[in-house]
Formats: sequence, structure tokens, C-alpha cells
Amino acid sequence: MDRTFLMVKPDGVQRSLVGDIIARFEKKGLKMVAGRFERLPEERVMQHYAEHVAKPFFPGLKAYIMSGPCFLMVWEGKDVVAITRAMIGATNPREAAPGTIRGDFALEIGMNVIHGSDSDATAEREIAIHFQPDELAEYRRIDEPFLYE
Ligand code: D4T
Repeated sequence: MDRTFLMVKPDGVQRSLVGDIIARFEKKGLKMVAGRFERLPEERVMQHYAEHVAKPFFPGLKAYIMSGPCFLMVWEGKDVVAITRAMIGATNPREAAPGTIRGDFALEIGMNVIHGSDSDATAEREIAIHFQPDELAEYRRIDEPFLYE
């Protein structure tokens, strides 16, 4: 089954959006297979955002992402990367469609509530940065026969 890495950022945690966000993915039919609540250490922030380290917005992004705890998750489902990116919405919440997480819950690009992997390769890389293989649970959702044809 396909997997993705999702992370509620410190603004989402402080604004008590974790439960609402999890509920959206659960109700969609996706399966959470790992979750951890933590303040990210600098080393993993640098690894996670390696492609952005040299960009002008990186110092602000790093300070924000380390400003408080995040909720890190791994989710499974067929085409889960594309599905969750669509549910999360555009990077800039002002351009994110109503009904998406960023469209409904955020205003600024620098505080856009949630991160989601943008490809299968990125998902694999990000899961490996944040989780050990034995942290990923293997189980069936009881409603799977009613979710997949
Ligand atoms: P993440 O990675 O957080 O899910 O966001 P996206 O995948 O949607 O967007 P991204 O990689 O282009 O940006 C990563 C992260 O940096 C913040 N950011 C981005 C920012 O503060 N200012 C900016 O100009 C950009 C482009 C927001 C998300």
C-alpha cells in the first residue's frame, strides 16, 4: 500500500487542530500507521527541509517549525500522496481552495498548519528521516472491504 508522511506544524498544534485534521483523513478512508508528538530536533529539521536550506525564507521556517511540538504521522492508502496533497491544499493558504485544510484553517504561507509529502520518493525519504521501520503498525481497518472495490 502507498504511504505518506504528514506533520501538523506548531501552529496547528497550538490552535488545537490536530483532532480535526486526523478526523478528515480517517473519514476519507486512509489509515494512520504511525504517530508521534514531539518538538523536532534541529538535525531532523535540516534533513527534512534540505532542499530549502539555502532559501531566504529558511531561517524563519526553521524557527517556526522548532517553536513548539509537531504531530508527525505516517498514513497509508491507495494513491495516498496525491489524495492528501489535494486535501491539504495549496502551499499558500490564501490560494488554497475552501474545503482543503489550508483553505479552511490558515491565512499565511509561513504558518500553513500541515506538511504533506509531495511524491512517493519524498514520502519514502521523509518517513525514513522521522520514523524507524518498527514504529509503523501493520493492521487492517475493519471497513476496508467498504473502501476499496
Ligand atoms: P510543506 O513542505 O510544508 O508541506 O509545504 P509545501 O510542500 O506545500 O511547500 P514547499 O515545500 O514549497 O515549502 C516548504 C515550507 O516552506 C514554507 N514557505 C515556503 C515559506 O515560509 N515561504 C515561502 O516563500 C515558501 C515557498 C511553507 C512550506
